[in-house]
Amino acid sequence: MTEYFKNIPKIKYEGPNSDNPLAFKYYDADRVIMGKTMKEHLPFAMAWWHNLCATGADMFGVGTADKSFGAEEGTMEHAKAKVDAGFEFMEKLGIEYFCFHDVDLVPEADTLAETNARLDEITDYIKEKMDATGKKLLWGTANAFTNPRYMNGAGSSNSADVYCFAAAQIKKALDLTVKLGGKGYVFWGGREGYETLLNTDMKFELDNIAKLMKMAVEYGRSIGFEGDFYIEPKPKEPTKHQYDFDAATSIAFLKEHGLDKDFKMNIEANHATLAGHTFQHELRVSAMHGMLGSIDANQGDYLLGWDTDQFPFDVYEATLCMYEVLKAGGLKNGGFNFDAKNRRPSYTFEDMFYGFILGMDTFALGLIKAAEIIEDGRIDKFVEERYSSFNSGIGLKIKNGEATLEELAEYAEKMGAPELPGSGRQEYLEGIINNILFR
Ligand code: XLS
Ligand code: CA
Ligand code: CA
Repeated sequence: MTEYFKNIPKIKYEGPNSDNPLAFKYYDADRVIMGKTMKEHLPFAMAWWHNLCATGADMFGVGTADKSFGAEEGTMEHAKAKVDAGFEFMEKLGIEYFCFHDVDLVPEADTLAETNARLDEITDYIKEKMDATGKKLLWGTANAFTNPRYMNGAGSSNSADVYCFAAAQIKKALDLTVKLGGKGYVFWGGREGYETLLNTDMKFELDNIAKLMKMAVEYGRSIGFEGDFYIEPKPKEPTKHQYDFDAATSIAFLKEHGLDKDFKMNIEANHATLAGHTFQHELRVSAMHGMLGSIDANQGDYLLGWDTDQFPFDVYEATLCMYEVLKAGGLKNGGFNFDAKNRRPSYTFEDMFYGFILGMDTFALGLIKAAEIIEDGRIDKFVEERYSSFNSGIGLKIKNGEATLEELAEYAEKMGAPELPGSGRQEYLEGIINNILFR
């Protein structure tokens, strides 16, 4: 078997004082934190598209990274070489999961039948590798945004024929997800949005997307898919407005269409910030609805308004993410998918490993620090006390939904002016975070 990443050893934990660039400084798979190992807390996944397919091409230049893996691009040999390289990569990093779009796996053919035959062949090959190595599928999805047929969307397309084509792709991607034992199935609404309302029947498009999702749920359950369906919210890019703008919008949509029992959120950090939210906000919104499903672990650039999909480096963000995840009791079927790509000038194989080492260490640090914040208790105690006026008397009646507006008005009249509600103590709380992060 060809070894693709020849100069890269198996990446081991060496601790924070190591200066070996090919070692983990914080990710120590077997270290136990709050009763579970790091590996259990952090089911990391490799995104097939970025890691094995993307070469760094952008609007202004061609790719800089060679992802041919010794085979001619656009052939089944290349598809298989990517599988071999991907499994070697996961093995060397100790990553257990991967995620894919249908067309990341094989080149799309002229007919659906031929594309599907190629997908059958490659997933037979992937399955063999999975059985031999114990690697698992976190989630699968269909790419219904790259091909020109999807210029007006897939579920939101004005063309019924395009809608059917998307349905066929989704059906096949669900078959493959089940075949490979995937724990999730993602709908990222690639081009489900609009460029101008002048040509758009928004209500019609949204209803059609819901219908497609309902059909997907019915079909998925009928073939034995027991995992979670996910919506991955994103506010813009590629369309000017994407219907799954953020978690709150997506959850309202799911509830409106009776899809909320089968779907959860797949929250991507970069998409959160594009929506004008923090990553933590999107996680909190999802968690408070019991819909925090999975995470696309990356980060954007705060100075840029687009989706840069960088490897996560921001330990503050990762800490607050892990705080939300721990508070929510962990991710049930989900994981931490590095939907991240190296910067264009970081074009070597070593850079691929540095990216994942950075991301895994960032989240490991985030986990360690989030657990310390929870065990420290000062933040949680402050929040609890902040709402303590609702623990007794009139506050408790409000909390229990037993108060009337007249009763509250009468109470207020007797009370006179209320006292100020108490300091928010933001700076004190931020100081605690710094203290825990850097002590
Ligand atoms: C694009 C999305 C996409 C989804 C899967 O911005 O992040 O890659 O994760 O379709
Ligand atoms: Ca993503
Ligand atoms: Ca993204």
